[in-house]
Amino acid sequence: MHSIPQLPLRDFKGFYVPGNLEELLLFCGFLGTSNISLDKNKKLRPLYDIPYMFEAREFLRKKLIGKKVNVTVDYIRPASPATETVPAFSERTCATVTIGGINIAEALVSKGLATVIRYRQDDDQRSSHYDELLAAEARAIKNGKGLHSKKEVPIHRVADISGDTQKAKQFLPFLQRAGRSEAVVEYVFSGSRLKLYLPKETCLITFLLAGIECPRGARNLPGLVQEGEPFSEEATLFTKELVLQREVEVEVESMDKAGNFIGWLHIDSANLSVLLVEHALSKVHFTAERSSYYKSLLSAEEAAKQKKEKVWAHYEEQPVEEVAPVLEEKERSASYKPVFVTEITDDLHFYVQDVETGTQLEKLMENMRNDIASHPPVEGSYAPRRGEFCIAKFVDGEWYRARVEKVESPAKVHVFYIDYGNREILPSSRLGTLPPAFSTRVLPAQATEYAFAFIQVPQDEDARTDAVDSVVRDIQNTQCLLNVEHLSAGCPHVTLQFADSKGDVGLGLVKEGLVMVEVRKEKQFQKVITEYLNAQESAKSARLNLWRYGDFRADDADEFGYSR
Ligand SMILES: *[C@@H]1O[C@H](CO)[C@@H](O)[C@H](O)[C@H]1NC(C)=O
Ligand SMILES: CC(=O)N[C@H]1CO[C@H](CO)[C@@H](O)[C@@H]1O
Repeated sequence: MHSIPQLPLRDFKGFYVPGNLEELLLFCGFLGTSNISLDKNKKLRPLYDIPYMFEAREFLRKKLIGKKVNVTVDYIRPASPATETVPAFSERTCATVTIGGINIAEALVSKGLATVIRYRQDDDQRSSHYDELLAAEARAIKNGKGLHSKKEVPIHRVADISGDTQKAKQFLPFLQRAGRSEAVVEYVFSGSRLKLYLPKETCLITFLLAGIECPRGARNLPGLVQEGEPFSEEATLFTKELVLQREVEVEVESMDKAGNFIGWLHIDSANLSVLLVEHALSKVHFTAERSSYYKSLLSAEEAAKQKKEKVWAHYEEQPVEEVAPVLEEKERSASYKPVFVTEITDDLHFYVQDVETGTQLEKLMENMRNDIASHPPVEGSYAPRRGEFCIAKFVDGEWYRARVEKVESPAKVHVFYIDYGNREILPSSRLGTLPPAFSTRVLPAQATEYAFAFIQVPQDEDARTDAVDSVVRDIQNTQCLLNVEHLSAGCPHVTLQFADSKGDVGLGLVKEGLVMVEVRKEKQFQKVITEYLNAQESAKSARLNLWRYGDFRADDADEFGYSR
């Protein structure tokens, strides 16, 4: 059930209380006595569900956190193996803890927040103040304190919002409006990821620090073993030492897909994001740009870089020459020709027809349809073969030139409409032989495939769909202007302009935060790349689409470690 970590016993007479009071409770031997068995299947939150545990914790937390105490080790309880009713215990150091002359165990017992372990007469494995503890307990019973009270047990109805995206969504506007909210840090998962209890709202949330990139910790989940990034442990320790079990204030700004809140955490008058950057345990994340803490973050980062410690150990200042572009500008050739966009694919390529040959295609189609009308294909007479040109009857009931791409069965023939760029799966009954008078020797296939230059198509499927939808809305079945920029693998990469406004379509996607810029090194592209990068910066600071989450490297909802 519980394991006892090695405690930092630096000096018996005056050391700092370990940050985690659960550890302290174990240390003092309080938790080991609870005879509550934990049902693994039920989501029991001992702190809130075990009667008076929360009160006991709060008493200790408020009295002791961050304070110096005196510790006298009374005895070491050896490890014991698990039995049917009692879980295994590792070795436990049992001690009397005092502060300002007050025995904390005695104070807890006298408030009815703990009971005394009974020993056999001859057992010397007991508190050095055993008799005082018994007396305190007798008083607590007499006065009906805490556990001994006849009153109803205080109940803590705590809404656990962590990892519940639906609830988190409902709660977000409320927290955003609240400005600074009080919180107690219940658990530290990593340097930038915490579990918080909000006493006013009586809820538990998972909270990610905004504005920073904190080294990721190691992960060991089924199907995912990932080594931690350097300094992730240090960052976790730093955050633990500073905020675990402390009262803090948080400003929630947003939330991520998994229902974790993102924002700023203040302890005393310091801002934890800034502190982590100051101590070279995190880097500034670009999404900090719009926040009022950006300046503090940047100056903290600058100072940390100069010291070249931890995450900046390998930091090299950029030579100034490299920053100032000394590029003679070779002209990029721009000769835009009018095209008609007929099809956008799921991977953000698109097909266009050349407007100049548009009338030729129209004429060919008209003649071909007249020809087919006078000699309609006999249904079932056509046997499709892969790679062959044919005619296909589209959903609009008209015939188009097509090419067979794959024959799964007579009912499932994959065709590509060669003049439009769309694909369809049809039964062979809707296909026919292409009359030679309308072959590609008479007029070549009119749809040509292109890709957008200077942008990266998002890997994430949802993000890619957003970008494709936007392009379909903007340019499908419209006339645009096209300029070939470079011939990369696959198909030519181009820029497209809207015919009326002459606005650049790809640049528009970058501005909307729907795609990222692909930086190219060729001199002739530097001017246009700069323009694209500027658009990307503005999308980032406005947190549009791809950039809407604070730190999108943040982990998903794996709450490993919390319930131990
Ligand atoms: C610890 O004990 C010493 C000596 O008895 C005392 O002077 C000091 O105040 C104690 N410290 C605390 C934090 O109780
Ligand atoms: C507004 C605010 O609380 N800013 C603080 C953020 O943290 C840094 C580093 O501790 C402080 O210097 C700022 O005052």
